[in-house]
Amino acid sequence: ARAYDVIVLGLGAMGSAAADRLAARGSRVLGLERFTPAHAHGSSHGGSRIVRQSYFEGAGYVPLLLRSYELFERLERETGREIMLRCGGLMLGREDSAAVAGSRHSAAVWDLPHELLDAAEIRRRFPAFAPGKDVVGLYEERAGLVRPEETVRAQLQLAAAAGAELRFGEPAAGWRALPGGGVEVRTAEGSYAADHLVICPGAWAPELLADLGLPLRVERQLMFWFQPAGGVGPYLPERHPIYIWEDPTGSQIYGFPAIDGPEGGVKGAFFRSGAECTPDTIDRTVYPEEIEEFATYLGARLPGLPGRLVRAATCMYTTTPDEHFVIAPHPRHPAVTVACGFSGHGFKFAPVVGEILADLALTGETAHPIGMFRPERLTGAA
Ligand code: PYC
Repeated sequence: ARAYDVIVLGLGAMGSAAADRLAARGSRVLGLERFTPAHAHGSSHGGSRIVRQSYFEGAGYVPLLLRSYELFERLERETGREIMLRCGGLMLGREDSAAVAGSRHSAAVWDLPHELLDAAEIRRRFPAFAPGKDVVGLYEERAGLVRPEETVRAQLQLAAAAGAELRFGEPAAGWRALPGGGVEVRTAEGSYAADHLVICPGAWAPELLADLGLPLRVERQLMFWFQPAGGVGPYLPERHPIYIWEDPTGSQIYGFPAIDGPEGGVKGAFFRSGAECTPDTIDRTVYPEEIEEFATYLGARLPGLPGRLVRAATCMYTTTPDEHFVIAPHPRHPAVTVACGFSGHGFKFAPVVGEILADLALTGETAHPIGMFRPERLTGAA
């Protein structure tokens, strides 16, 4: 028998979740990660990620979100870590914007609690925002944020406690499906065999899943933390929600309440504006003109916010043309399962993606609705 039932390649958000769920089901798991636990070189850092349920990207995501919320709560219970903060969320834009109309649609289809606020009501309840009179907001009490690094650490902790062997600082040089069944992964340290391989490559997908021919675009994204001149008081989570704000051109920004103490600043960013890059070529410098551009845009919408810049950071999105994920058995290798192309909105699904990957690796199928994540929709293959 092989030493491992399942190898999980990549221990970021999705891979750590898969390692956790597989180990919990009694699999002998080997996890391989090129960097350290909860590192800042990929797509799962920066202290906060939005969670929300009235999902404008599609009503088909809602059942996955409901399960993900349950699993985030389980992670908190089982590790004692603080992961989730339900501070509420506002989707802002014109009534016909994707952010507002799409969220309303999902809320209606799934009967999710929400409120529709006009501009005057937004200003009254959330005075940090200065919407023009044609802006409306869908407010969702259940929305909020999760802490990505804590999530990854919690998932790794549970995986290790359930017996997974987790190896860090060990990039995969390649993998192959073995002719007689099973898989092999090569690293600089050696080669490992298992019955099954789960590949969660993040921005390394074009390299590790080149054989799939997916039209993926890896993008450099920026995150900013500003210290408001008047202090963080009005931005504390008791009175300030997470938000996504769409302008009439379709461009979106997003932001969070102040969760990092009095001097930690308030985080915000453009959603999906990044230049194409690779993990090797990404420029990690954030330039003054990029800070200025975001501060000006933000100041027109949350006028008290862009005071002093506390910090700026880069991260990567791996985006598919339709911005839906890829989660599926490998089309040509039944012993391989793949998860990639999370397109900047995947983190909130990490725990349920782990559950799906464990289902697929162990049984070849899942009861979760993942039809819209088939890779064939992007490659045209049958
Ligand atoms: O998925 O809510 C989201 C999100 C906002 C900004 C980046 N992702």
